[in-house]
Amino acid sequence: GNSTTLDVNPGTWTGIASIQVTLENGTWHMCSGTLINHRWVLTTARCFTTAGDIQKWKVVLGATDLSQPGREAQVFSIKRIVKHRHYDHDSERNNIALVELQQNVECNNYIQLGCVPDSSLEVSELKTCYMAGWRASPESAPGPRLLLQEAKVRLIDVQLCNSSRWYGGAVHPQDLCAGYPRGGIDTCQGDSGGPLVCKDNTQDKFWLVGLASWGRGCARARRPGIFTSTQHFHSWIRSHTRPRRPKPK
Ligand code: 4AZ
Repeated sequence: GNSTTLDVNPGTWTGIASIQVTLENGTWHMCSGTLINHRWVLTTARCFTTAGDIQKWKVVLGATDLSQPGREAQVFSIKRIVKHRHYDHDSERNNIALVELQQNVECNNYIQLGCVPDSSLEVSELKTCYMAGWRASPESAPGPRLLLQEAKVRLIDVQLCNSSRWYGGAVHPQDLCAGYPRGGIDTCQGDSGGPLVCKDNTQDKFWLVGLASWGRGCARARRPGIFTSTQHFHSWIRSHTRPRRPKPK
């Protein structure tokens, strides 16, 4: 990797998904997502701004190196994409979407489920956070990285993040800011939808707290990465992924 992010060892980011589309000129990684149950991947709505029919999209689970996915990697077709009804492309408000897979996913050493916190978790108190994606800072780096990258980041208070010399009010209450005040480590193009995970220092368990959403440039000072807060959308996620009851006779 480069100086600011680390190559990921296989089996450490077990929920991460590469969401890919096939065009005339090949198959491309478009954004990331996280497997949250046996049928559903959580990502950002912005991932699907490039139109194209659903058969052209697929989800790769269990991979770290997209240039050599290996036997751990499994490819799934998509049955349905549920974008948030109030997603706003200009402000990136409600930048969240669910992807229903055609088949059930079986967990193994390389593929496991991420957990979305409900309102009872104090997300702002989680001190140890990491993000991951197939492309990371610096802004000038050419082309997407095919090797999954990870970086340790800190949650930044949204009020500070929204102050006049930072984002000046553009950050939504449903967003999280993560990175460093001086920049240097950040999400960048291609990381959209990817996981921000955090844990309490007293526990080993990581929570899926954010989805890489937007930012001004990459790794700039006072312009940290903005993530959709999954906690805020917990009941939206539940209502759309709950198995439908059979119709009463
Ligand atoms: C992107 O296009 C993207 N540094 C994601 C995050 C950021 C910039 C771009 C924020 O996926």
